[in-house]
Amino acid sequence: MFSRLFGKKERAGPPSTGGRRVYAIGDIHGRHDLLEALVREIGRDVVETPPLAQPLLIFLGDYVDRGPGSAQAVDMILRLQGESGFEIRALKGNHEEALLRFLDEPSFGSTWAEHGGSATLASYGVQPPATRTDPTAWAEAAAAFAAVLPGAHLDFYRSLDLMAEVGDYAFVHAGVRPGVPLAHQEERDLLWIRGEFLQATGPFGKVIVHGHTPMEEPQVTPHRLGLDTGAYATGVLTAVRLDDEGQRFIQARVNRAAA
Ligand SMILES: [Mn+2]
Repeated sequence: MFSRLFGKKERAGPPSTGGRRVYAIGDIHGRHDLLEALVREIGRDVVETPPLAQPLLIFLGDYVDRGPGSAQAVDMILRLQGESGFEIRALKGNHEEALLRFLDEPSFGSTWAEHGGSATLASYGVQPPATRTDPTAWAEAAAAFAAVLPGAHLDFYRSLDLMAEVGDYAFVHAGVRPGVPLAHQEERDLLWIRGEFLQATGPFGKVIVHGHTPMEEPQVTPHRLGLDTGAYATGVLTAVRLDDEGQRFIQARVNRAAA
């Protein structure tokens, strides 16, 4: 009779966060306006349903590029690290990788600009080169960028994590390579992978919470949650609230026309 009670443990109900309340936020891409609205929504949620312990706020990367407020979005995250009641974890996206590469290798600027890097420079008050392929102009832009980039921002970009694990969940920017244990995943896959991960059904070792590939709606399968709703283009920034009760999406949105 006891074997029925204490027999093989099946996971009943939703995946566990080990008792923590977790909020994870998808790709911001310079939309500090949406980040501000979303953090307000999350703050409201915490007040309405207070967690037992300090909640965890996890950012999935791609803070910069495309939208107009890259520097402002990073300022906001740094402020949250100092002042809020949240424990903050910030992950690295492929766009932060590009920003760091540009600082080391100014000629990479022409490639970075094709992926929205000029908007990041402008958000720091640096005029992007008029011609994308002029190496001298990019060297000057990189020097100007290095001169104005606050030390706290450089430290932030350099100290971003590749993965965060909480209970049954693992948080990454892009995804994981199927068939490879989480502990052996490579940075390139964590920051860049798309098709091989998105087409795989899983399991992946843990439930993967990720951004990187924009979709109209948040993606939910038993083995992954995709939070990138293309905030830059759509005006919709998505977070998910996770705890041992379940999963709930929280979104901030503005009219497309106002974006
Ligand atoms: Mn990305």
